[in-house]
Amino acid sequence: MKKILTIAASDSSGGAGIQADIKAITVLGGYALSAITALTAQDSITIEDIHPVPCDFLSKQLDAVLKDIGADAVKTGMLLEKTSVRTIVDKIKEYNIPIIVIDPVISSTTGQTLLKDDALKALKKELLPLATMITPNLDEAFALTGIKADSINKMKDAAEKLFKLGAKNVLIKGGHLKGDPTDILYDGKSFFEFPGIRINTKNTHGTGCTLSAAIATELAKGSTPFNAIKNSKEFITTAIKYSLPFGSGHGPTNPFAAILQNAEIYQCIKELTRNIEVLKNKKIGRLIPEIQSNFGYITPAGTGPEDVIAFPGRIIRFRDSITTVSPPEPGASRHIAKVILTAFKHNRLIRSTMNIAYSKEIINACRELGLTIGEFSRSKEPPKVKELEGSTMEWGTKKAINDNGFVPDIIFDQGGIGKEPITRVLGTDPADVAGKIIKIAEII
Ligand code: PXL
Repeated sequence: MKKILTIAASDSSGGAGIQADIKAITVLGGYALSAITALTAQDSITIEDIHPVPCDFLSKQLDAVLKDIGADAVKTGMLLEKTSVRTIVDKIKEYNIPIIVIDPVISSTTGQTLLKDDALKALKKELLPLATMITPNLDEAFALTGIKADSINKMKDAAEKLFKLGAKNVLIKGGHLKGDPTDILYDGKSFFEFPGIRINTKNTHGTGCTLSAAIATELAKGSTPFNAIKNSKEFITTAIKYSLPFGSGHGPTNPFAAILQNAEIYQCIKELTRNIEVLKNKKIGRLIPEIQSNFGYITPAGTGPEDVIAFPGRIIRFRDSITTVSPPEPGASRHIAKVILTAFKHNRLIRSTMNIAYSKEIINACRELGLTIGEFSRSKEPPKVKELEGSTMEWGTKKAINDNGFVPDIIFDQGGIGKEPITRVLGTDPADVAGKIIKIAEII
């Protein structure tokens, strides 16, 4: 296991600083060591006070950790004092640490100084030339280079300048750009762009700390700078997507989300696999429509089609039964995902759907079983919705839910020109949906 040493400050609110770093390093499979530069008393709104750790004690922490255990990589965060910067520079040289990631934390989102002016000068002159990678945001890039990097081109200029100052790789983070955020990597030869998506949340406390700790861990594990950034960006994006609304200000990101998400995806795959096997052993071939079927299941915290697990290549009729061409995967069906996402938005307990054929007999069987039934008519679809590619399912599902006032077990439509009529069976999980389908098949 690779050992990653974070040299940063404590954040009592747990979202940034040492606390964020230890979580990110651990979740990504590293062993976290720490040397603390300062204590902060802070909540989700503000930093109440900062208590610096005397530099000779910082020095003792570094010696203790590096002499006995050693580190494969170091990540620096909030350093505050010039004396701290100097001590860190000396220790990095003394112990010959091979990978150094510098997150040049200068001030908090709320404007408090986390790196004094003379410390910034020392960081630029003495620490920066040791960096395997430096990860400034636009404000930090400005403080270090004087370049107001408000466009991709100017970010590239700032990156070149930081490379010339001695950092081997420069990652300028575009989170504060207008529009979609793009990060730029410069390695002295080429520029690489990392386009990102903007997630609409105020709970982003600790984003920079988490990202740089993740990059240090990925580099220690042997990734190239490009791959370390790529993996770490995916990691932080998931952490922001599942960030936590703790406190009344900016809540923390959730570095455990990546692990949780994978566990939840695995659980969904298992449930779908188990229940498709149950259905394969029943003679339900006649319930499969011409367009074939799919069977989907959304993760408990899912928000988009990529969080809906379904069968690539669909479920096909095979003689009087069914077969699949591939095991279930996340994001494998746009169509069934739309139905599930719309139902799930309305009722967090409804997470699974399979579409089957439509006939009067099938709907009568559903009635006989006491299932609740909703319907929509494609001919009533507003022209604006029709024009929008792939929006019919969302509209139709919403219509059937709104007309009922709840999410029904069954939503059918009688088709339209060139559109086959379809019945959708909804339920809490794949076992619930498969159970309903088996009961329908027993009647017709
Ligand atoms: O995100 C920068 C940062 C780093 N370290 C600590 C912090 C903050 C921001 O608040 O508190 C300890």
